[in-house]
Amino acid sequence: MAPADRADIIIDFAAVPLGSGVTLMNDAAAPYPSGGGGPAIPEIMRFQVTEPLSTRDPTTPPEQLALPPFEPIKPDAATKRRERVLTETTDRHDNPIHLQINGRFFFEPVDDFIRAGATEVWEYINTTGDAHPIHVHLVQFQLYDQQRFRAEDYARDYGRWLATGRPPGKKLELKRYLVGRPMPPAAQEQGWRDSFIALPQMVTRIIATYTPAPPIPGINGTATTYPADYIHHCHILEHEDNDMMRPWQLVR
Ligand SMILES: [Cu+2]
Repeated sequence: MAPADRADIIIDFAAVPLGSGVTLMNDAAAPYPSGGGGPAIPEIMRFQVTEPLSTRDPTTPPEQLALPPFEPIKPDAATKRRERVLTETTDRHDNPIHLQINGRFFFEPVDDFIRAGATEVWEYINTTGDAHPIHVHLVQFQLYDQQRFRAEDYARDYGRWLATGRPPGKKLELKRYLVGRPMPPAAQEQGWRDSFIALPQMVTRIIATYTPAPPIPGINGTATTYPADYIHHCHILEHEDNDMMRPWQLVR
């Protein structure tokens, strides 16, 4: 799990003797998944088992859960594709200076205009060595697929393209860098999401319908006014603040 991920889990303490403790441990490499960098924070949460069960346990065993049906969103000919290139810039000592989406800083003008009601596939092209938990505001989305690509070649060519002023005729063709076939999302990544983990050296595609937010009495009592501003960003604090976060606009 990454920052902004949530999971509903059921813990069965029935076999734990009264008076003993259980510690929830983190054994993920940091930075995830390759390790070798950040601090290890192994201890997450401590449970003291001190009380006998006072009532009947109403929990449903996972294998007996009746989950709601899941309908994958299907792209069609009208579905627009947008590329989101994740890059990291380092200093001469290889320390990260900033991270970006499409080579832009957060305060640069918005350049993504999404039509209200449109279904789009966003392709996160992760050229960095880190896994980024990406959060998109407004919508719930689904993981569409994941595909390996030649990340080092792409990062080098993309850097050159940026350095020469983004000539439209020389924009990188992602398909020339893709490796192998797209893979369907893993079982735990299926379903409706508002964040997902963009793994390193991987293109991760998400699909969503950009429906305006319904009015909620007491919170946003009026219908959406256009253009409406939202963002998408990495949820690792040091990344979103430096500058892996970009605005996008919902338009009529
Ligand atoms: Cu990140």
